[in-house]
Amino acid sequence: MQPDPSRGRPDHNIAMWGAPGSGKTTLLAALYTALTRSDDGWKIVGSDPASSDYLIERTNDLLRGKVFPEASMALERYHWTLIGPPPRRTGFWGRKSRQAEPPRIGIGMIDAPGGLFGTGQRTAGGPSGPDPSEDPRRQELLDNLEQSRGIVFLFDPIREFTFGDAFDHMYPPLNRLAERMLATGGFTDGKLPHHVAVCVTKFDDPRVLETAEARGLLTTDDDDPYRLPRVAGDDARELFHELSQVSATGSADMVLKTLEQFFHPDRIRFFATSSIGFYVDRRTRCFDWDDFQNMVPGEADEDSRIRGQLHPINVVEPMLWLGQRLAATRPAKGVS
Ligand SMILES: Nc1nc2c(ncn2[C@@H]2O[C@H](COP(=O)(O)OP(=O)(O)O)[C@@H](O)[C@H]2O)c(=O)[nH]1
Ligand SMILES: [Mg+2]
Repeated sequence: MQPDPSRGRPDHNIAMWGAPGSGKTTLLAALYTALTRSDDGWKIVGSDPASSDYLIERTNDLLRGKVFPEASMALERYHWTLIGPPPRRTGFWGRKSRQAEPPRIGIGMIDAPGGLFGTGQRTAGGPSGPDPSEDPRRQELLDNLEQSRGIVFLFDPIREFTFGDAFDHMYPPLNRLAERMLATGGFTDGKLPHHVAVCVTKFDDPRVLETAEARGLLTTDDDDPYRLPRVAGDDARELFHELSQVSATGSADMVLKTLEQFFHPDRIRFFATSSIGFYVDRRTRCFDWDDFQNMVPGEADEDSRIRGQLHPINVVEPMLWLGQRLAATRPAKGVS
């Protein structure tokens, strides 16, 4: 991606990472709605026609069609710019400062089919079949992780109850990434240089919400007219920890430990995220503990539908946090 000459600072690559079905594509699809609903003046604009089309189509599917995105088979690349509100900075005598431009965060994002994060072991074809770790898409995904300095890492607690394979989708690419960065000198102080926004997804699911409630982790935002429950700041790490205790295979606690082993703990932040949010009755306009499910499950994941309006929770925040942290650090070697 080209640096933005008008701002004199480079754009940032943010990579999405998560098991299949963990909610990566839905999170991207909810970004526009999340920004528009959040009222803090940020907007998202496509940086090329394909990226704009994608935003428009996915937003429309979620808002009008009430359907989740189809599982992606291809490696999709998007370039967007997040444009912030004009700064209120004023010059001497209260005159508007001429340099006051809205902040911009360029995002280059790859949305990959989840299977690519897996172990890459040979299955079809036996030992003589093609080696999946040589899959060019897998290589491109690793290139992307290597060049990104921001990662949105999705942990899906529902999938973890059922399959318990989050660790299997994390450890192989992390190891390959570490191997590459060790070879290129990117492993300078014993940790990888990335900032990582860890999103515990599907926070709207009753099992997740009730876990947060039972641990006393819920709060509400005074500015939120619907009074939707949220998990604030550092409590999201505890929610992750709590949910990882009920993993089907017991390996989820390894995810947390591995993250903190490979990345600087002060560059990791946790978010309790829901792309669709909770159902809110249009008349009462208030969260109701007796009727909050916004997801209407189908036979298969992809047949599920969205019941009411979208109220994304912690969809924008991980992106803005990454963007702001990355803007404050010098561009890393090798980032194009
Ligand atoms: N309850 C709930 N389910 C979600 C949410 N986002 C996604 N899902 C479900 O998870 C499935 C997979 O999501 P998707 O975004 O395609 O995952 P990806 O494979 O990581 O891109 C969807 O079809 C939905 O059934 C969410 O915010 N809440
Ligand atoms: Mg997807």
